[in-house]
Amino acid sequence: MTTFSDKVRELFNKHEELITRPNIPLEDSNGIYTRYQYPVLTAAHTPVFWRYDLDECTNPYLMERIGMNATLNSGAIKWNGRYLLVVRVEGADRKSFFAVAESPNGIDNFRFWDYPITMPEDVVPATNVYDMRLTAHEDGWIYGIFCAERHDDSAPAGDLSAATATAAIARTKDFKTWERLPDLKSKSQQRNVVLHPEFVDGKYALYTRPQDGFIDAGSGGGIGWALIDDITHAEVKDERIIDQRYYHTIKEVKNGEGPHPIKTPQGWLHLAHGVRGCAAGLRYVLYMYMTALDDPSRLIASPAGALMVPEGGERVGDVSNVLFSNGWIADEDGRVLIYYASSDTRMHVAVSTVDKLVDYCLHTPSDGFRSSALVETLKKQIEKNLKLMNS
Ligand code: BGC
Ligand code: BMA
Repeated sequence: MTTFSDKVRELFNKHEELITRPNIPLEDSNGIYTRYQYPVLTAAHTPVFWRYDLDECTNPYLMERIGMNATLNSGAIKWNGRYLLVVRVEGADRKSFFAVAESPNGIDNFRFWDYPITMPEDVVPATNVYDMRLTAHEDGWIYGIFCAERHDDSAPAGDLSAATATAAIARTKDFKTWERLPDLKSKSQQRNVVLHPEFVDGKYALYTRPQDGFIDAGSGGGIGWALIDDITHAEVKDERIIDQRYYHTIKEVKNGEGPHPIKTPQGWLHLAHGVRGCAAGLRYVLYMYMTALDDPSRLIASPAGALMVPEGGERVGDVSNVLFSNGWIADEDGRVLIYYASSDTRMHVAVSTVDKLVDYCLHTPSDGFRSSALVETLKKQIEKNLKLMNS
């Protein structure tokens, strides 16, 4: 007869098997990056002892007591030689929280720390928190900027989905104890706010994403840039759009900075998400751009279209047709590990290099904004190639 402790042992064995499964690189599809066969994190990767009460007296059927629904939009950092994700874990009750998962190689064997992060509240407690961007700033702190969502009490009675989005700011030295600073003050709502790793003109610099409402970016024209006098009372005073949205592009409806940009000799490499609307709803894809080394707010390269779009099983999940990234790691060996979530459900990794991503940004034709412009760009490449092929 299978005893309670047999069943518990089985749960732990299965979990261990899952989280230690080696990940396998997939064939290069486009020369830019390599996807991996398995997600690096799913809800099933969360510890057994989070989900189950392991006491036979209080849980005789060995049921999941606290369901975990998804592991998604994670911040990423290399810290003391380990690859750390600050994961957005979503419970069965739709509340997200942050938890650290650590891997020795960044590709597989991600294991959650025993406890999730206890994040202190700001003056007005948030209903939901999500999508943390990590920045090891030159001031010595590691910052986590994330979205704090609260019900919009000014909405008509009965409108239970009206909400406000604010950029919350916290900092740490060990990922265990977090100091919460006051939320970012800004004229508009803000999501996708990211701290630049260096001081600019002696100030903290933020990538912002002004928006008219909770969902609509509206008149907020794209990814913004703001210098902040005091990070402990952060306020957006002047905000300038540095990566604009355009009609009939992959970022027509919305865009937002991903993780903070990577510094390269040719400029700052940026990863972002772009959103367009279609009959199936919103489609989220990842794209890149570059800004000048001496001025991170000056656009120098804008390759057309998406770097990555949802493929195969990535297309389906709680919010289908979504790729989202708020974490990547530029490793010492020149590799870039891109952590992305698919369809608000699971986390994946794709691997490229700084050199490849710079080449991608500088040599991918930019958007000509019209069909005929694409045909002309294409014709030039065909003509050049045909000459080469026939010589
Ligand atoms: C969800 C986010 C989403 C946002 C806007 C929030 O309630 O938690 O995942 O990005 O709404 O749709
Ligand atoms: C948002 C983001 C993410 C999410 C996406 C798709 O606006 O901030 O939290 O992945 O929508 O639901």
